[in-house]
Amino acid sequence: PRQARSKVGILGIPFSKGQPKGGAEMGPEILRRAGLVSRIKRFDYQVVDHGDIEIESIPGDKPDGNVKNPRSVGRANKKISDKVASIVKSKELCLNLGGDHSIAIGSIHGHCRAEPGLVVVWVDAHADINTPLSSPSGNMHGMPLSLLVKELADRFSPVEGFDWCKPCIHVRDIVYIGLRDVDEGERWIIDQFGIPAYSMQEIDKMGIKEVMHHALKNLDPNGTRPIHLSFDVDGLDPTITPSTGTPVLGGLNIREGQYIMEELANTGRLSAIDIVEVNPLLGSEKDNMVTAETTISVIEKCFGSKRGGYYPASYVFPSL
Ligand code: Z70
Ligand code: MN
Ligand code: MN
Ligand code: MN
Repeated sequence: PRQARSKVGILGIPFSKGQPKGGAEMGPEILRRAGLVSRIKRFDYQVVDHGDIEIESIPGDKPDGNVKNPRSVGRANKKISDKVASIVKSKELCLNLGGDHSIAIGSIHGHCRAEPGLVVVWVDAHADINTPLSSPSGNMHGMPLSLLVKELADRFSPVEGFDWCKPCIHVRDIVYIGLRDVDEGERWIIDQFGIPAYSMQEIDKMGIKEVMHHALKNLDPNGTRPIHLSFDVDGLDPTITPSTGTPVLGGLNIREGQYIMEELANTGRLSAIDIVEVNPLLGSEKDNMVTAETTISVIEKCFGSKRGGYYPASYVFPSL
């Protein structure tokens, strides 16, 4: 089996043009300020902080049909793809701090360039697989997966700003966990292509342990492929991640969130992670603290933080 990565590369992506609300670009800052980097350094990883990616603004970015800010989202994601590809190629576990969920276009695209056989675990209240034609909003954070999957390429015209972006995964390389707000077109795609989708109802019915077992088996029966985790904090219940753009009642609780991450860490196959949709402008000071603390307590489980306790490989027990 493949060896778990021993280095983490942290990349801030202060981008929010994939949706209309300002503030998601402050996600990296709020997570860093809450101590994310030092929390990860406690584990057996060498941590490399790549800082924040610089986002260029594109004035007069007119909609392309239904799609809002296409050139801004396209340009930012080209840069993200290049950066993520280089981080993954240097054998770091790439931790991307968004930003809204449109950044997953570049992060998965870049990850694919380094690891063409990857699978995607999408933890979210939303399915984010609307095409430019099926999207009810025109917001690109609801579309990232449709631009990445080969099977949907003939369902819409190329989007302005995305000539660099060729689909790199199949629909069956995706599994969903935590869904509870899915548009008609998205449900059609899930049914049409048989995407394994564990909504909150399946989690209630099966329990998170069965869900994770089946999700991972379904995605990769042999358990050999690299994993891209795309984690939208609105997958968690809004009582524990209130500072986010589209809170939806009835989400994952903290222990389900932690369990998902522990099981992914146990595979030893995580090679990139997105943490997206933290928006400190949509919550009070208290909300932001709760959101950051919840998010970090979940993220650190990806790096071997164990609820049952832990000591690093270098630990020496104090003796006489
Ligand atoms: C809707 C759309 C979405 C996040 C909202 C919503 C998508 N399906 N994603 N909030 N994080 O506009 O396509
Ligand atoms: Mn999302
Ligand atoms: Mn969401
Ligand atoms: Mn079973």
